[in-house]
Amino acid sequence: MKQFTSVNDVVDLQKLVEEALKLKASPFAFEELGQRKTLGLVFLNPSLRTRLSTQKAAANLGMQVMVMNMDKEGWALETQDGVVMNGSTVEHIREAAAVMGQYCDILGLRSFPKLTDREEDYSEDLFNKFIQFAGVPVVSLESATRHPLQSLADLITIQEHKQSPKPKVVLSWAPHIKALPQAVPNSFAEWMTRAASEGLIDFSITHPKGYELANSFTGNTPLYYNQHEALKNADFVYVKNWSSYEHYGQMPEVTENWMLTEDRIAIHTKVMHCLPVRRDLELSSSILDGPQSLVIQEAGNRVWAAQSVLKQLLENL
Ligand code: AN0
Ligand code: CP
Repeated sequence: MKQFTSVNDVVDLQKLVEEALKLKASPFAFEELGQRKTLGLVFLNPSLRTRLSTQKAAANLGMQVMVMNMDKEGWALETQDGVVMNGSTVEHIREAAAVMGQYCDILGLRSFPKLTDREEDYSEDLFNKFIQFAGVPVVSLESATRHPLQSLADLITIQEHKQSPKPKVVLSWAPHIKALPQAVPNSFAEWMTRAASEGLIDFSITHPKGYELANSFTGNTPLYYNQHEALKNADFVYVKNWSSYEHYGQMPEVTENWMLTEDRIAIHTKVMHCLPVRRDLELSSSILDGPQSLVIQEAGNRVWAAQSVLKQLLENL
């Protein structure tokens, strides 16, 4: 593995999941591998899980970690080329990324979409420039359109908790008061489509009209506008809000209540969410506090997702 920005960087999906579960059983088995190597984690947006789980994963591999909260502590970053920097931006991403590449053997970047210009967000221009100028392997800590470390942790969690050889997994849209990125559901769809193509799961999506994700992420995944129908016999339901792709960054009106409550799922259905979650808006607190929720185990698995990816990158340095 030379970089990690999407499922396409993964050669053998099942092997990566197995590797993550082996690391979970034996966290320090490779504590020599990252000795004298430095990981830089660059955040342009807030984070709890991604920051701490990746830091812990790197520490388990013996790496040094530096965290840069660019949005709060760094110079205001210019990302456009060909502009005279006589405004509020102080440093260009060309220099900033190249300099961080001098200090680090691997870099991670988190950069949310602006949700105003779809073409700009979906071109991943900022992310690609960072990769281009950093000159070292880059791990996505969530880009404008994807969150692969989250999706890997999700797949690990499904593999761990499945009760049948080919569980039914459903991505279910949830309400929110803010327009959120499509990165988490895009990535989840992309990873689950790959897992489905390898016969590991059955995958379907349910959301209200107007919230269709880009076809490049969903492929031929069955889509239901009726949540009740979609959730029948589900083994795992993955709850997440996202804003519209078609009416980009908008929140088309939804008249029905899409919040997942206990009465909407079977007793054996397990519930997942990437977190942070707004209680009783996206997901009922009775589910979150009950035995069907996997959200804490799922967040815990972020460590093993990050560690399996960092291990593969270190082996390729
Ligand atoms: C972000 C999102 O939906 O992409 C990060 C999730 C990991 N969530 C919020 O902004 C609440
Ligand atoms: N799920 C997730 O990525 O959480 P953070 O935004 O807190 O990192």
